[in-house]
Amino acid sequence: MLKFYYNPLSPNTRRVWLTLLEKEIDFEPVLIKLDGDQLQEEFVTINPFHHIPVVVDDGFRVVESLAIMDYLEAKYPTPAMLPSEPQVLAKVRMVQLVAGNELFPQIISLIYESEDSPQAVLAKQHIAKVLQFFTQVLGDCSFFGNEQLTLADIVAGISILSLPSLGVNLSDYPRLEEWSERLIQRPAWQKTKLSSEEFELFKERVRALVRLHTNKANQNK
Ligand SMILES: N[C@@H](CCC(=O)N[C@@H](CS)C(=O)NCC(=O)O)C(=O)O
Repeated sequence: MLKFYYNPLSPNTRRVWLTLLEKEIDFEPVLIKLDGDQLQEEFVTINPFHHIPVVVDDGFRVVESLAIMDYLEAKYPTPAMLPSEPQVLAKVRMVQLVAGNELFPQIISLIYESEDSPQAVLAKQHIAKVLQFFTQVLGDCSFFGNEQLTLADIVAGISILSLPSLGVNLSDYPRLEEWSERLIQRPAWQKTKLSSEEFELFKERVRALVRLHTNKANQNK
């Protein structure tokens, strides 16, 4: 059976977890505690970069959440979560990448920086730009793949659903707000959503990691 190395607090892990659940793929979960399990020899042999998620399917190992999602889509094509029509596929890929490259780093800033700092203000401005862009791309459709739930809805949804808890109200973006309500009603999303205690724990982990990386960067100066 497919082995899924995960931690419920990790957003990259939840991308894969949601894909597995939406596609109703049987899997064996392997919990990796991010306070050291990921550095153990057994895990580093599977992923030398010591990151989750990882899947091992019949002995075939895949790392990197987006690559894993593509693998699952190709191997378990029903229900289809990547459109084949060129423009819809481009929309889906674009949303996945904008969510990862433009939105997620600003979410990390919001978690790390103090609320009224200039960095937090800049992060909120950038997030507003992304939300306007996503509103335009979504148009009148139910999902980013028009009427079909796609891998883009998963990647963008994980970040966008966390925004209200970080002080970014979605009510200025009614189409996105309706879309996020459609997502959260789905059983897979109910199952993987973080409680407020878990979200606080996630924020603590992010702060600790940013501090660690900042200290390392300062030591290397
Ligand atoms: N680009 C990777 C990033 C994976 C990643 O950063 N995972 C984090 C959890 S969200 C992790 O495993 N961190 C532990 C570590 O780096 O030691 C992906 O999309 O899968």
